[in-house]
Amino acid sequence: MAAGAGGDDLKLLGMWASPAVLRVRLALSIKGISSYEYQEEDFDNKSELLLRSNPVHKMVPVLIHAGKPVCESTVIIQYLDEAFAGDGRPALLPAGPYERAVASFWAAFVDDTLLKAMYQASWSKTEEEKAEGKKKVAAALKTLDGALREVAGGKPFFGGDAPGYVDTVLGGLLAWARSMDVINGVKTIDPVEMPLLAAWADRFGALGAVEAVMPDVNRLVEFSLSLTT
Ligand SMILES: N[C@@H](CCC(=O)N[C@@H](CS)C(=O)NCC(=O)O)C(=O)O
Repeated sequence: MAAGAGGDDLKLLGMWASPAVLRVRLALSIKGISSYEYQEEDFDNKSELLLRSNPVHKMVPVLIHAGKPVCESTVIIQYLDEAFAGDGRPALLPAGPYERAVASFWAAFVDDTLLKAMYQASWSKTEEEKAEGKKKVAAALKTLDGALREVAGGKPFFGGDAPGYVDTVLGGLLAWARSMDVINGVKTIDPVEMPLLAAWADRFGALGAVEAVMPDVNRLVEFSLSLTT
């Protein structure tokens, strides 16, 4: 097993197309933690390690740090931020309790509202349900466009001058949003309707630490279409 930062063993159980896994990979990359072992899971034949490490949900991502499992993507990012603090590593979560609460609120919004809408838009049974899902995606993204103005106050990222917790949580959905662009022939993050968020997506996607872990959009398109056929 590769030695992680600080001499600790780090292993990530994941699946390449998972937005929940991608956000953890983004957090690791932005924090400059590169020496971890990545284990790709086959959902039809999950590893003993995954079943043992996440016996409640049996889902990825799971981070195993020095033999101890941490589950749930947002919990993993918070854990990484605390366990790998200092040493010149950027902090993802803000220091102040109020700012942390605000960041947690928006991260929960991404999961509870945007992610659910994206599932509905992509994988509903009927075209009507999909169309309804697309409307919900657009509404959630517009809300995030407003949040970027409110929370970041004109700064380039939700985290301020540098990407932070909300950027990584939302960033995990960026590759999927781009695959929706290809499939639907539209701009999911519409630069006219949500200009701040569209600029954020371009800026965030162009970061070296982000490009390094983003999955190939065409591969995601094929994967997404294979789930609907
Ligand atoms: N709330 C969880 C969601 C995790 C999740 O949905 N993982 C999916 C991949 S995106 C999974 O492991 N699916 C396998 C299965 O359902 O058997 C998190 O954020 O970590």
